[in-house]
Amino acid sequence: MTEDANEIKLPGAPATESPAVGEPTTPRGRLAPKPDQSGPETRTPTGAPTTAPQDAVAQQGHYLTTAQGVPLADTDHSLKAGRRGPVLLQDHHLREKITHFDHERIPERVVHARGAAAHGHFVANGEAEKYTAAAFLKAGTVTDTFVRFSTVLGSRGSADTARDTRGFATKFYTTEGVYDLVGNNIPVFFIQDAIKFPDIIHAGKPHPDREIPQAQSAHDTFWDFVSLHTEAQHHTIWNMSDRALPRSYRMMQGFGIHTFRLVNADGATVLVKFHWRPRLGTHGLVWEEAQLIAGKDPDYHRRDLADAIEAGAYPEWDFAIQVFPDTEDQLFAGIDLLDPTKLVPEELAPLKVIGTMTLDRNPLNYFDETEQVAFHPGHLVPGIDVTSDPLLQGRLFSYLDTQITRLGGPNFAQIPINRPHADVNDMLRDGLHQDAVHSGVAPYRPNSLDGGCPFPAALHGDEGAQAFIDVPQPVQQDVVTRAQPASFDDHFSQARQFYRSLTPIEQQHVKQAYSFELGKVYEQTIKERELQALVNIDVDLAAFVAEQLGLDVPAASENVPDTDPSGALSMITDDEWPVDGRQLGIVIDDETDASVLASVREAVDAAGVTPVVIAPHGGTAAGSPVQRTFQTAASIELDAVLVLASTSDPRIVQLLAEAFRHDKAIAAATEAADTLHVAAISVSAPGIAVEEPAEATRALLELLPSHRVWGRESA
Ligand code: HDD
Repeated sequence: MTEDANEIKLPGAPATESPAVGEPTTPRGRLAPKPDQSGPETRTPTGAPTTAPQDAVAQQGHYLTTAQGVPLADTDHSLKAGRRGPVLLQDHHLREKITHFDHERIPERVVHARGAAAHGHFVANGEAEKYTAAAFLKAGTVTDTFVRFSTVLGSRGSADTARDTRGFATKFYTTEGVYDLVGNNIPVFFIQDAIKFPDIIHAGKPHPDREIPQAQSAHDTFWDFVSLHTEAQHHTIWNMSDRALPRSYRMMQGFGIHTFRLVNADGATVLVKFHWRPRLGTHGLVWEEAQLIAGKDPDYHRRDLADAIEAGAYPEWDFAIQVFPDTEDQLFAGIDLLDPTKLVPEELAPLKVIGTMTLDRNPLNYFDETEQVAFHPGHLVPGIDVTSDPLLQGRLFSYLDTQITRLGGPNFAQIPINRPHADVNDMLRDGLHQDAVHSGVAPYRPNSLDGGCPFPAALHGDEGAQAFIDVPQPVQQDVVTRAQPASFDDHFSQARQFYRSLTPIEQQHVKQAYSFELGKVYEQTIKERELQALVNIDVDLAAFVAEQLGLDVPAASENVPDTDPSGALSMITDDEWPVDGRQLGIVIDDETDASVLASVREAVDAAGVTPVVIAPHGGTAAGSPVQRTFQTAASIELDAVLVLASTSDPRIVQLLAEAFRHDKAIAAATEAADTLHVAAISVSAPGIAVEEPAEATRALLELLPSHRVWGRESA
């Protein structure tokens, strides 16, 4: 082709002489639409047909088109005035493509920006029926759910394993509309009043001058805020425990935190706190491991959740409530139920399981679903109402407001992931990104033009839809004030109770966490002020941290009441847990007996654990596909390690040393025992087995259900 030719390309003709790029030649069919991709268009007041076809979603037909549906022959070259000439302004396809790209990003969430999500379903067992009119809590009812887990402080691209609280937000697509439970994995919050939320977040986010550190609490502004707010001490001590380093989203508890009010069909009310209890148990990482993961696999939790679901190891949580009488003072056992910095120990108010949730489907598209999902504590259904917890009351404003910026307007409920699985017949109209084509002429009530539609639902009717019940709760007669009740003033007793409910190993981790975090603070006064708070929680804790910081232990400044420890607050127990989705590394080389490796893999597979074969090179070794090489393997991916090869390769030595420090079970075949020796691992240490391969494998599979070899830390 000559350079000066005025080339006209016909559809189907090769666009250029460039070599083909090896694209698939058979166009694949459209992806099956998801059940929730039926548009609200059909839900117009009169049910009249609309102009938008139901399947006008995306990816129709076989050919590349513009956004207007015009077929294109070339999307790889700009339209130029000759091969070496400038690009022409008339290239509408170039402009459309780049303009769309320029606007692909939307503002990330101001908090909880980093997250991962999954679809699932919830099955109610009926235990809540007597307390609430909510249809989705009636026995046997199955409700679709979508859950987004998140960290709080980091940006969208930050590492999953930062020391931080985790979000646990659940959308229930009930037949009575969407119900959102927007909770965390820690049962209390930093502050008692929503008006302080911008302050705590400004303090926790990176410093405004250099925008560092990312996704960390170990810095001056965070500890400045915490040390100046004694009410934050309870949440903070949870953050200093391994609760802030979950092993997996699948192994995290969830809490609604606030007290909510349930109302049944007779109008009777109770107060409740909501809990999610993972069937896999609640487990943490250890701090050094979490830090290594942040560099080696920042997507650790996201990957773990998606991999487990893809492998069919569907995580499950029991949904439970603590029930309290709806008394005038809203106190239970002296604990103010409206104070979100307090929990009610399970020993005082046992958990009643009201159903189970299973997550069994990964999102198809991260942006469409995980990024655009919009949660709001004000998305309530008949039978569940809020209380006057001042933190919750502020949230009821914030979440709706933030979606308008984040999702670009007031119509975010029409985005497929946010659409209710119930009829929608609101009188909201127009606005940016309006997707529905509403029919009728009278979006107001009452009207005599659209047949009077839509009609109000009954408050306590047996017929028709059950309307949302605003519980006619008496309002306190008092003067307008900016003040808290005196019952909000105890800031230390539950922080102390938490610390004293932990095992000595967990307490040691808390001590080390405070020492690490405060050790990274520059301002002396901040460290001293936090030590003052710590000594009010526990003198031994304060003494350890003070010594690490090279400071004196101050005298206690508060007379803190002692409360009984609560065993339910500790994560280290004698219980054993399912091992679904756990990974067992098998270190081999080309000398490893193929039949030995095959039978080890079979035994590991049969236990529901994933074998990860680690060899000096990729491809196949000892008759088995290799998942990781000595170059790509990392201890952080493994819950236990089996060594079948005798090696002094420094990368394997490091992997074993880390696994040992992180309390992971390790076993070696007798002939590979020298590998442990090179890694300075004593064969008599707890959780170390040196035996024939079959016995060594069995030993590891017996240790895995305990999560870690805690005996190594107490030895
Ligand atoms: Fe919040 C997001 C949980 C207090 C304001 N919050 C957000 C998410 C979770 C929580 C899990 C992420 C939801 C998702 O995955 O999209 N927040 C909590 C809990 C709190 C809490 C358990 C206390 C008990 N939050 C809180 C207060 C305010 C906010 C007091 C404001 C006054 N939270 C927001 C927000 C976010 C949010 C700015 C950011 C993105 C979003 O809402 O959709 O509105």
